[in-house]
Amino acid sequence: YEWRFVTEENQGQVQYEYAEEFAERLNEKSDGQINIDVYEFGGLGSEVDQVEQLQSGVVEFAIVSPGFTGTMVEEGQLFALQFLFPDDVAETQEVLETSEALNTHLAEKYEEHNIKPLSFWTEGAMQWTGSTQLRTPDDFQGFAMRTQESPLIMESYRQYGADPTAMSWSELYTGLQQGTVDGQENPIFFIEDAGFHEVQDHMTISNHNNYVAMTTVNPGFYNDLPEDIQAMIDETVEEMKEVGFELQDQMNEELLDAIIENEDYPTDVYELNEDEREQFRELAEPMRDYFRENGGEDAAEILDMLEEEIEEVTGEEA
Ligand code: 6CS
Repeated sequence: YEWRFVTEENQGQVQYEYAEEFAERLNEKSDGQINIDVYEFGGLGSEVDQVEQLQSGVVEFAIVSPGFTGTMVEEGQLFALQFLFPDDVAETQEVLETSEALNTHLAEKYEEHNIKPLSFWTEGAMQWTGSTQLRTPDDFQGFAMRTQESPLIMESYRQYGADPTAMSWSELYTGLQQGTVDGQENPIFFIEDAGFHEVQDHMTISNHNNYVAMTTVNPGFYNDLPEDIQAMIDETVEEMKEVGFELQDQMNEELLDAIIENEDYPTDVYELNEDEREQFRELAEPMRDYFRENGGEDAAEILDMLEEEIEEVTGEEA
């Protein structure tokens, strides 16, 4: 077997390292029968182009961020809801692994569009960077925020008073440098590795959301595989849950230090206190009903179910 696996990230970044490890494990399990070529971001187009390649079967596997499929699988926009998933990244990972709302119900929504999610996993808590400081909703007034292209992500930033622009990350460094946009959100490892801190003066530890990625496969391709090969893939996906978690955990921690200690590009790093987070939480909360009404026909059902599942993991109201 010769397959292709496309990621939205580059060598050294979480998605790419995940895919390489995934490929290696399958190669070993199959005694060399399965050979997977892993592609860095950009070679096959934008994030949105890559989703189309998966759907058409040009690539067999892809890591997809739901933020790039929001106009197609509207229910997948629930990952844009800030302050919904547990603040604790390990608890978020537990929800992602065990949730029926996601792994059964939402997965079906993706399958209707020829995308089969095998796993939902986190790349870590998201933080804000800005050319100006971001501590209160006031700081977002008129702020040109770069986001992925889901309408719900953009609407969430409009609630804060910002002026969001959707953009591929391939254009983001230049966009920030030239001031086309004032800021962006991402996990720490990605901010450092993509060098956004070089062209931003401020980083806010906001933990306003967790970055979620999906390991996906073309369903027609997968369904036609012999059962023993499918079983090998499934087993590898299971193993990768822990590997992916460790990858992001280590990189997010190490690269926070790298940003703080970088003397060539000093960054003002500020952690929001609970009162400050509360102000954002209050503005983010109504987005849940907005999602229930505008997030596709199953949005309300999926979110209700997910909120209960989150409560079971955290023991607190979601
Ligand atoms: O900001 C983005 O769009 C990119 N961020 C991450 C963490 N992965 C890929 C994605 O395209």
